[in-house]
Amino acid sequence: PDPAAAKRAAGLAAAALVEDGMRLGLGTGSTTAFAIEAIGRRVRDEGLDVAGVPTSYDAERLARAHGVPLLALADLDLDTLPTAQAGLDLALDGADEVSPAAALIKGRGGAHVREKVVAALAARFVVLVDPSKEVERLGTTAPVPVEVLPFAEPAVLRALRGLGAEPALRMGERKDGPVVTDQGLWIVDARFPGIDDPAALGAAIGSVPGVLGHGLFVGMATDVLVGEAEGGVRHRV
Ligand code: DER
Repeated sequence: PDPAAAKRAAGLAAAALVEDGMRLGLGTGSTTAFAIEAIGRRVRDEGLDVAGVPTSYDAERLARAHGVPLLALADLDLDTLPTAQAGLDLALDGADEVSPAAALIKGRGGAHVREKVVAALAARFVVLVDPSKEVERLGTTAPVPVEVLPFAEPAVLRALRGLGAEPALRMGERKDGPVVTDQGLWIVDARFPGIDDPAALGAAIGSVPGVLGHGLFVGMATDVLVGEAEGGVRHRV
């Protein structure tokens, strides 16, 4: 079976959730790419009136390529918006792992810092995955990506070891030296032997000096769309 079929099914189902007038969060990665493409088709074919905040240069370029209008946070009038109203209506994004409680590991694509800003602004945060991302416990298959200030990298490695991780600086494959994020920083991938309390671990990682953000998203996802290879979708709320 086509390995992308499940991702495509999740992406198409996500695009169907988009309603006229919505302000969107546009996630990063190959699964959300299918949603962005489908939203672009709806803009073109139905005149869908939407715009989205991209979570990376990659998401921005993809949205432009498919005709999805873009927004910046400055366009959301967050300073005058009533506190009860969310800045974004719907954020769509992928994940590396999803736990039974819908806690996530994100950041394989290196975009988790902006992704968390955008997801936190959204009334609804829908996560798009294929079945390979569903785990019983976070940390089973994926490391926790941590975006770090290059100056602080040695100290952050030490702190992450102190938290029980085996951390490794993410090195480029088509670039010599470390991967550089959209923010100009580095990424440390922290592999943990299995994470029982992702909220507590996330708080501990986030408080390490020199850390800009990490890929543990706890209590943020409102829905999970699990695409199936046969084309169907399981909707976990
Ligand atoms: O980097 C990210 O946070 C992406 O959302 C990633 O977690 C999922 O990417 P994929 O849909 O290509 O697997």
